[in-house]
Amino acid sequence: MSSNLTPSATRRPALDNRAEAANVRAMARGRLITFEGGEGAGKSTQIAMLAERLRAAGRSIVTTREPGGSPGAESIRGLLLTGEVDRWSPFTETLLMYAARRDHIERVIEPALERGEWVLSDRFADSTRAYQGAAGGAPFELIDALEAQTLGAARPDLTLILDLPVEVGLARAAERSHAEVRFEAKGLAFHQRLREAFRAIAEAEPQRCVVIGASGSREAVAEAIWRAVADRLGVQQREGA
Ligand code: ATM
Repeated sequence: MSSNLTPSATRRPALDNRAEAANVRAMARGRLITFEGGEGAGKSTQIAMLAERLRAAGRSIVTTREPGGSPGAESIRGLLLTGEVDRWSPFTETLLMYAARRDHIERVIEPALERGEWVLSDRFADSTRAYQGAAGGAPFELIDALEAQTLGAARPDLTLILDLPVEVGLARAAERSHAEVRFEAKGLAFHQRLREAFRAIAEAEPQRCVVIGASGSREAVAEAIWRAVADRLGVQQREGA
């Protein structure tokens, strides 16, 4: 009787099991991990570090960013992030963000997920809720409607919100020399509303979001991120990696 309870897979040769596992992996849809937060939180460094660790754990990784990530969306990024602070209203920004996002989803994110790859995106839909909605005052009805019509199946499996005091983030961002300063120039009160908005999103969706304190060393932040990814998405580091 007890032999009937032995899982049949444990009696098969190891090679069969490995081939089967590889097949299941090849067919499975990938995962979408988004990084969110205010300025100067170190998202791009952390994305590069997580990508390396996930590759070592055997995952195929695509790293990308918003606004941008596809040629068309990168052109829209140029319109959004340069020029006068009041070049666009928050309403118009929302429409441009969603035009860019749809192109990015159609051409980069969705094909990668279908191939079974894991996509790490530097910002995604929560940024529109926080920047244009909560901090900018664009109507949430507009954002809800665009989300419902535009995202399709591209919903984040995990969102890591990198959190740090606004003054620290803006000071770090000011050290970088680049032309994309439209949002950095929006002032302290705007960035304070942003921080609160991201925290509120995390509180409203704790099953999807993890807030990561980003004030520590990059190694400490990377470790907290890895723990969140391992816990939530069940990744295990390969021995020796
Ligand atoms: P990064 O600086 O993280 O690359 O993001 C570009 C800017 O785009 C960022 N502000 N700054 N500086 C936030 C802004 N942004 C929005 O306002 N709404 C969005 O939906 C996205 C994706 C980005």
